[in-house]
Amino acid sequence: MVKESSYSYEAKDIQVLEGLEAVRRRPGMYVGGTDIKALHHLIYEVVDNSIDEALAGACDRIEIKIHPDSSVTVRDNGRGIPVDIHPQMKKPALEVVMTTLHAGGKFGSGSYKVSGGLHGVGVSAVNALSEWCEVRVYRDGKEHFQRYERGYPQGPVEVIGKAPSGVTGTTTTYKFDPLIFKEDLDYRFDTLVQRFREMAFVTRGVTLYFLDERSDREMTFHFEGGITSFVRYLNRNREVLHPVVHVERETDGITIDAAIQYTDAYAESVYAFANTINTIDGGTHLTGLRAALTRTINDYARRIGQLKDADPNFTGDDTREGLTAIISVKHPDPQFESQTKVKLMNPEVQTLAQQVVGEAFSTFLEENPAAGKAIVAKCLTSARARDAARKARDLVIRKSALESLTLPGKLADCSERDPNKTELYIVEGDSAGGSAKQGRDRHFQAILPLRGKILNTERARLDKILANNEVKALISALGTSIGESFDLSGLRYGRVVLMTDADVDGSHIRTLLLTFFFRYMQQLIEDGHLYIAQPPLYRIAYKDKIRFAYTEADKEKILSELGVTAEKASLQRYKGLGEMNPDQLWETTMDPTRRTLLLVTIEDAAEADRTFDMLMGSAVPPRKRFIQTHAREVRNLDI
Ligand code: 0RA
Repeated sequence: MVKESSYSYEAKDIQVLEGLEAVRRRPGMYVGGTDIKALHHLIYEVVDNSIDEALAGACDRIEIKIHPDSSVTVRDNGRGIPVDIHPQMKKPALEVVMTTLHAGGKFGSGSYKVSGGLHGVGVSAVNALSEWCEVRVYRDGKEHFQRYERGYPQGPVEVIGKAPSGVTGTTTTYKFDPLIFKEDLDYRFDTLVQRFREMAFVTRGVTLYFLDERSDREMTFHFEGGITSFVRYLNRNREVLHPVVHVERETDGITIDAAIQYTDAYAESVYAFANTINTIDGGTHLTGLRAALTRTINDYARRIGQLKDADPNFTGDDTREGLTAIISVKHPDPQFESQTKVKLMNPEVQTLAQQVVGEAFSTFLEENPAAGKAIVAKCLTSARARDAARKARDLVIRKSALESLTLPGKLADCSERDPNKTELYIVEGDSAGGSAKQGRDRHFQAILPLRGKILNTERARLDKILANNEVKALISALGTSIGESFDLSGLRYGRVVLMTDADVDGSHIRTLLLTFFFRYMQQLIEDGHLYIAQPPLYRIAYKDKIRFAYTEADKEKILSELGVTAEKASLQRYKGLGEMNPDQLWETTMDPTRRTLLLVTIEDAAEADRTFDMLMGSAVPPRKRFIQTHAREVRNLDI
């Protein structure tokens, strides 16, 4: 029973709290670690619960606020977490939810589907990892309140006032525990915005309001059109071949929601969601969608005589080019491959997705012959281009196999042969390449200069880029081959470091290289071999001291440490790597004891891949706008 004045723990409570201690001891098991990703996971976990309430049709507004002290408030206008006494636990359901691992909403009335199945851990894990957490529930005309510190209730669930007339909902405020999340971590506005936008798209009709009080930025997301709006948004800079095809159908409690639109672009932009989670590794829903499109287009192309009996079928790759699509599944019992790798495994979803999408798309083709013809023509072009590219690529691969003993002439190799010890710096431009060659430790550091201009072919298919001599040099220097014949055991350098200028061209080239690695050498990224060098922005000289600043904040800090103003110190802003002499480049960017390297994650590369379309795509105005708006903050453009 809840006591009025004192608050004591009984045996069952102790057990519960031991569960939360386990979360604190091993955060990796519950939120995937203690890094920024895990920190963002906390917000998602709380917002997911409100999204569930929206999916249940009981809530249409969710507000998320990051306060100046980095505490976070998530408020929804749902029914409010129940506060009645849980029959087994003998305490309010609210307290059970907040303090019991995996206690979803499967209590009280109703068959509430809970996001415990989505991100998997429940809000109690967030509570455990918070320095403090306060929940307010507006229900039955009352405001209920409970506070926790590091998961421990600081008092009973109490009624502290009246709920304003007609108001129901749940408000959670928590401050992540700096004892767990160390190293000056803080939420990233852009990352969160991206996620909230996705959540709003796949939860049609809900309004997500996001305010970041640290920087006074706010965003509101509300998409009446759901994922159809999402596809229109993704294609906003592309030439589309037809209106968005949309289908939504529920079968046995599983809802398949899909939106499809072909464009004249080369790339595929397909996103798959399961219970609003972006399943970046795809899964059965995505496989079902792709299979449906390939089969439907093949059938249709044969029926209208565009594919003759002797012609082979379009492959999945052929029907994927220029495809923008979203598939969003709502499933009462989603099975994921693992906690972190987001991949949907339910086999029945593949059959269902293929059936639902197949029927809808085939009807669309029948009823819209002009669109149908345009799509088939697009696939024919892709098939031919792919054939030509395959031949070119085979040649590259065969040649690079032949040339594996003759490394590219521009490569300044190192003497060490053990790939666990070696590093390859891919450097933009000949002058920076020269400095890097002189500045490096030639025992274990190899340098490959790439000329940016050549790589910088706009509108280039990545296939074409493969035939480029600079890229061929890169492929043979790495020794792994590419695409399907990629073989990590051939890798000649354990660390591959991209070192480009901190300007627009530099970030452009970095995006291109990341896209290249993402599409053709994904395993290299997955296994943690790809890095981005962090050259300094400023050289600060004052009296006999020389210091380097890597960010604007760094600069201010150093100036104040030196006790000098920017005017008095001699301040040099590096526009390019070429401006640094070899010693400086070594000291600031290449010396393993002093440098910072950013490890590229697969999400970074996927993001670059998306940016790549925008940078390289055929629509010119948006590209200009993108570069202009980012030109002043190029250091953030990279990934
Ligand atoms: C269980 C049952 C009911 C609502 C909720 C949980 C609920 C949970 C959260 C978490 C964040 N916001 C939430 N809003 C609601 C339904 C209870 C009823 O039938 O009234």
